[in-house]
Amino acid sequence: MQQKMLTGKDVAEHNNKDSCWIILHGKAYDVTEFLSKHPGGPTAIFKYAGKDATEGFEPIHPPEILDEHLDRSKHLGKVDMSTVTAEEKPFDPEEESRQQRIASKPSLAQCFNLHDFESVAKQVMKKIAWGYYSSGADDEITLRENHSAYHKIWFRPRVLVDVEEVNSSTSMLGSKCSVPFYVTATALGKLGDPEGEVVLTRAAGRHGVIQMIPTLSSCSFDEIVDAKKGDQVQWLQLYVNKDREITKRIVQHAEGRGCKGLFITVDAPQLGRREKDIRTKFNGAASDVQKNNPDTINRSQGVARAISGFIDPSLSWKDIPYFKSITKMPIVLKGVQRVEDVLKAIEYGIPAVVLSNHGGRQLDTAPSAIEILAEVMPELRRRNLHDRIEVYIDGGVRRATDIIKALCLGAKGVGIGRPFLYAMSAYGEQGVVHAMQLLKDEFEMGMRLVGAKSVDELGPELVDARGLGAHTVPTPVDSLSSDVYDRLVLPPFAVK
Ligand code: 173
Repeated sequence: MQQKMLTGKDVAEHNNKDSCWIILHGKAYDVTEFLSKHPGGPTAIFKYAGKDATEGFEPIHPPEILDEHLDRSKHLGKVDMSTVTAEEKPFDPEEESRQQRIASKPSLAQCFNLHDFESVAKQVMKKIAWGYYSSGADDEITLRENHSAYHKIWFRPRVLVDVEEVNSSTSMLGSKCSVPFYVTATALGKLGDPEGEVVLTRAAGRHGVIQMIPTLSSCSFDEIVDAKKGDQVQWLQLYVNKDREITKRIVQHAEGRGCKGLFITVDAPQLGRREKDIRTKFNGAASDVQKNNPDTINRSQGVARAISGFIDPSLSWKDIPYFKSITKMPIVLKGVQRVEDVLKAIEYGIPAVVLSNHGGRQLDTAPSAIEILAEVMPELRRRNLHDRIEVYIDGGVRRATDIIKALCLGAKGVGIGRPFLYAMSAYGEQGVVHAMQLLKDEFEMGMRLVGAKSVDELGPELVDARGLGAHTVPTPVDSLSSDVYDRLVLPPFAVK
């Protein structure tokens, strides 16, 4: 029997803590019991009691989350949306000035490098989105080191090489690609663009760039795969769920849909504390409390932490055979941070690792991937193991010279996350296409100037990386502690 459509009035009657219904994407849900369990605190849902919560919910929740967390009996059925009165939004001066900035933002042609996208994105993104994307762990020392580490490497260019034709193409995990960089996985794409990760898929498709699909995307996995063109290559990034059946389903589905690599995140048994994220989310929640009164809000977590409870902190080397047993995709460990673990990965028959500190979002003062790479590759060569494993790195890459340095030091490819999110948030698909083109142009020029016709001609003899381990140039400023430091004063002269 067909269920009767609910009306806006039916839902509106359930607007209190004893009975709390909300509407999401045209369907009603009973969240009364779930309120106290919501990882982001009850207030975040309760403010929508009896109302349509879609706009607030969508960007920060992966699509399948309701099916996983809310029992079927609480799915109440469709709502006739013509009977739901649109909420009048109170005047928000901050939103007003953001709209003005959007209207007057620089044209895309005025963006000449990846930093430009970041500066525009910072001005035009909603605060909560900027807070989530841009934040790093604790004092953000690693976040900044990731970028500045590249400045410690200097080139030793080769001259008088015929570089009329330069070939930037390469292969990663056996798949051909036009350039040695890929779009790495980043969660919650709809915070930056209402269409979410498919925007990155389309741009990557236009450039022959590989995309790593995140477990915690805002679009569903299938939407992201459906958005690819022809034989465009995609990989899957995996957060291992405490429930291995869910993990198995995700992995086998990805393999069935043609993903060419499984990147298991190994640097996040618990999510790091990212204070910009925590603070922006907290400020939003705090103002609601004044109006709606209810329970205490959860002050300890930002967007990311609130939805990361399913990740299994017990994941260990012992689980590797299990993953091998459920998929034929190459298994890659993403987030390796020391040479010993690269050697161990080889022992376990792992074909590739990503040296990464998760964009400086996990353990603060973990070293940059490029520094680890400079330690790993000589050790692998010394043991004659360098052909046994592909090594990728990510974090802090803003220029093609950074990519060239990584390849010189032995990386097979380089992941880029935030810069493409910023390009997407500021200018949508065109922005990402432009950002990739800028990087490609920079790459070709860099190859010519360093004296290499193809990526296999990039080697350690083209760089001087001796400065890398020193951690002296320039030590990132610990800005929180210097801002709160009350400076000593010198003896004053009398004012006459
Ligand atoms: O870095 C992140 O924000 C991240 O990986 C993540 C993990 C869990 C939930 C949301 C994001």
